[in-house]
Amino acid sequence: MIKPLKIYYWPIPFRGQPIRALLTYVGADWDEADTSHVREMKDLPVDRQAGPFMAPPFLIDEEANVALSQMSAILVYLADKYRLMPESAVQRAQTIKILADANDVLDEITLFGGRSMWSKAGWADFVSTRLPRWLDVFERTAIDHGVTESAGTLLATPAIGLADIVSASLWYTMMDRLPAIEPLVMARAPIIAAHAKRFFALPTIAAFDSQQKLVWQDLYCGGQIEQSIRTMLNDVGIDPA
Ligand SMILES: N[C@@H](CCC(=O)N[C@@H](CS)C(=O)NCC(=O)O)C(=O)O
Repeated sequence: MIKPLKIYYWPIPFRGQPIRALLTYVGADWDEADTSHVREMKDLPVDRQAGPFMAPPFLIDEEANVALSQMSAILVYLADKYRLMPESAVQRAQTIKILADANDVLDEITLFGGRSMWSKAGWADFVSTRLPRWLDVFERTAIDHGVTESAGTLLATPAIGLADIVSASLWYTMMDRLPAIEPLVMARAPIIAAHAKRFFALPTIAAFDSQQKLVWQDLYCGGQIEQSIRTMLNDVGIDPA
């Protein structure tokens, strides 16, 4: 049976992960387009695409007549649809800020989708300056909202919201698929690491993640840039201090 929601994304976690985690969390069913269809849709002239877009992820919600690209836009749409967006203007803005931060981290670790490959000096600088500072940004957000290593939601909302799903997907996936990074996350942002692990320990999310790992193993962002990240982790490493 054709499902009303269809995700066009590559067969990797990366920008698809928060979208899949959100849909899993709310118990929604969705189809993933075959890679050949993802490529076909992406390469169509813009006036023939189901909605205008440059690069996946791309979501089609057949029932609502919605076709949307940009990870953040897709997540906000789905969060509204499934009541995972906070009510207050401030918390909505903070949620979008966290989305933008997460998207920046994904861009930075992949050198903007692999436009160039990591040099040893560039990697050493990233893991000793920018990545720890990003962790500080997320950790401060958690602390400011009363999150502890054992409880709490990122914006102090009464229930898990989009901000939680995005932060957890970002940091859990990075720690799990690139385990050499985990000690840095745990040392620099212990509350964020625990928060991410808590979300991914929820039974449906854990089942989704282990099912995905059965198929894709440790795949993170794919392509030559993943190879470059792994080479750097191997050759340069990371200092959790
Ligand atoms: N800002 C976009 C970035 C989209 C993007 O860079 N997608 C990558 C995969 S994560 C891609 O397929 N890039 C191919 C391209 O840009 O042609 C988003 O957040 O969705």
